[in-house]
Amino acid sequence: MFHKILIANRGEIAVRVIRACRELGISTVAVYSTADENSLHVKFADEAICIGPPKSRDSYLNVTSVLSAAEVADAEAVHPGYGFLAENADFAEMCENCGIKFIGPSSQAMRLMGNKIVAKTQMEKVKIPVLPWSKTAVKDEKEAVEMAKKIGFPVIIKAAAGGGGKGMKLVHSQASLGNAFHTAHSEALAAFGDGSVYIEKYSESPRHVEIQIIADNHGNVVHLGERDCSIQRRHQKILEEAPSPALDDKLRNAMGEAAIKVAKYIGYTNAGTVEFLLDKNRRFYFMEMNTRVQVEHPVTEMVTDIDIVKEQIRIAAGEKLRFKQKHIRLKGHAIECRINAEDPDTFAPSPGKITRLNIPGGPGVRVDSAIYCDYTIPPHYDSLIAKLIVYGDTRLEAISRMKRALDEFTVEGIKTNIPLHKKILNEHDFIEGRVDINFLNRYV
Ligand code: MV4
Repeated sequence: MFHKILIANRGEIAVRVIRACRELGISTVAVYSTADENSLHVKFADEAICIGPPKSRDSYLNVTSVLSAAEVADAEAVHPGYGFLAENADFAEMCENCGIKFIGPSSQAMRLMGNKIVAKTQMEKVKIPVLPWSKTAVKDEKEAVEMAKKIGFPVIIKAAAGGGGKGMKLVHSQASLGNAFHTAHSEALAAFGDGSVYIEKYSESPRHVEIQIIADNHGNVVHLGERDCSIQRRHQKILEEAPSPALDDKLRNAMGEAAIKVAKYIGYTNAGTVEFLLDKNRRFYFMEMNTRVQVEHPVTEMVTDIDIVKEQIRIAAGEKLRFKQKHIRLKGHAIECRINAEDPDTFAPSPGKITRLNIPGGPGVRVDSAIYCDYTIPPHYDSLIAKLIVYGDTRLEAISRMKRALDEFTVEGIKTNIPLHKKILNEHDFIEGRVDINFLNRYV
């Protein structure tokens, strides 16, 4: 096992990783920008190294600074958390070359899944269902028109280097295809330095259901069931739950088996998530694979009793999985509300000083956060300030427990989206489990 791990992240996920290390008896090195001197991850880690000014580019995204910190502190491994360098295959490769274990998949597996055209091509080879698509990048407007006609409108244009909704364009008819193609191409080029785009059949109002997988370096791959992440706004997830109200054991097994097949085929190791769209006819289609620990991993931890972050560390250290598929049993129901420092009506970020704080507790309540009273939320990073996770024996118990916990949660000095969560939890369709990716467009 490792003796010392550097956490290349900040906020709640840095704290989450430090907690796992502590419990495993591993010492921790935090890195921080000058805006994060008073952060909880700096206070909780055994050592902390300043890696630059507030801007992410100059600190948390600065590969050289992060690797130098790991060298100086003599860390044997780096945990990237999510965001920042977590899905940067070049960074993972540099870690490998420096003899520092990257706690995640190989740079090769990351690269495969990073290009969505390559990823979909691989999936088709092993007969994982995908929506009809162009099979390759479309290089000009003429090709785009031919493809869209063949596939049938509506179609969606996606960036090969994109993911998570970045650089997507929905197209309803041929009239708007030309413009959409050129915009998608230029946006992709500007954002990713790669303008390649492809075309796919658009699925109307599906659910977003993702399967958590975990794989060791000895050929063992296990899935930990699904998360339903349909409640999102502009590709930012807001509320997630496990299990999905839409799945039964038969569909869960089919999707889980598909996810395992994906992981085995590409030689994937460590924790990963295979994203699917699930349509009205309960057919599922591969979307993309996320090669990191996800924000919403706690809901899976609650219903499986597996500590995903500890498992990531054990796997990176070369250990075998301590469980087989038959040992995984989903029990009860978990919901996560992402608490953001933002205006609940306009969604504008609301950084600033927290002047009063009460964190909920009691049975079945977990809060993953890095805030404390009198802490000032810096304006430079994302607005997630806490994840409120509840567990219940049933979905209805989890819902009423979440409402109770949200009532206990007081944050003063800044605005939060707590009122939005209360609204969602009172919607009839949500209570009945009738959600899809357009849920929030309809109700808020
Ligand atoms: C789609 C789609 C409908 N049809 N692809 C958004 C994020 C990226 N992972 C894929 N996304 C979508 N791809 C086809 N062919 C709808 C979405 C989508 C979406 C997916 C999951 C969760 C929320 C979403 C919100 C808008 C669009």
